[in-house]
Amino acid sequence: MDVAEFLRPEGWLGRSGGPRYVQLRRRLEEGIEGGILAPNSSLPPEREIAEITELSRVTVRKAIQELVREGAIEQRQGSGSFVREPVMRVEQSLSHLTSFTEDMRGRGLETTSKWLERGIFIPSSEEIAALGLSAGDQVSRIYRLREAGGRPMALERASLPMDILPNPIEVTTSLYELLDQSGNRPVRAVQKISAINLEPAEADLLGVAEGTAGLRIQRTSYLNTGRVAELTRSIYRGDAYDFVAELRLSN
Ligand code: 16G
Repeated sequence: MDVAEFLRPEGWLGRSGGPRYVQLRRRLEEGIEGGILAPNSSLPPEREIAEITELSRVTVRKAIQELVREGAIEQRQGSGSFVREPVMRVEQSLSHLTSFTEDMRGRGLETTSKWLERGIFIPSSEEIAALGLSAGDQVSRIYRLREAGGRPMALERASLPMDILPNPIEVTTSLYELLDQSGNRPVRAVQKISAINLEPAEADLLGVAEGTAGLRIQRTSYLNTGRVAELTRSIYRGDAYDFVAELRLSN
């Protein structure tokens, strides 16, 4: 069935189905789910949809705008509306201290990193305070764009005391695996998650539009001695992550 045939109003558009733009939005969603409107294919122009469905252009525009807001459709300047590639969402448990590599491996996804910074630096006041550094100490920093299954997922900036990570260049795939080898793998962490709108540079690296919703996560991780091992500031794609916490009634 082609798109024009699929949008013909007989059979789905009716008086009792609620507002007409909602009925059209649902029909378009069905088309996307059923593959008649395939990822990256273009939607017929507004005028054409209006003709086929016998709806007004205002109604058609309203339905499309809702799909744009939901993230199912993308409007490209000058070339019309396109069906967006569905984004795989990843659930991360908030009760287990896992690494990015482990999280993704658990889902059968290979991870890769694009290195944005890796080396030894003079610490910022935030790093001095969070890591308990003394005057004159240096800090190991790694800043990576983390990808899973070839897709950008998060920007991660980790800072560690130099005796915990003496040579940041040695981190090639998993930071936690390397720390494990030297007996410095964190055993506990505190995480703070907040909502943000991505800045142009961050959005660009994560492959989404500027201003898209994201999650800023700050993780402070501790060794079993109670000492802080890592301060990580991450930016995760909001459309790719669900953080899941299990809650129990306290007794
Ligand atoms: C996770 C941690 C991050 C840690 C990284 C190690 C969050 C928000 N952050 O992404 O703090 O540095 O794992 O991953 O979960 P790796 O061992 O794969 O390098």
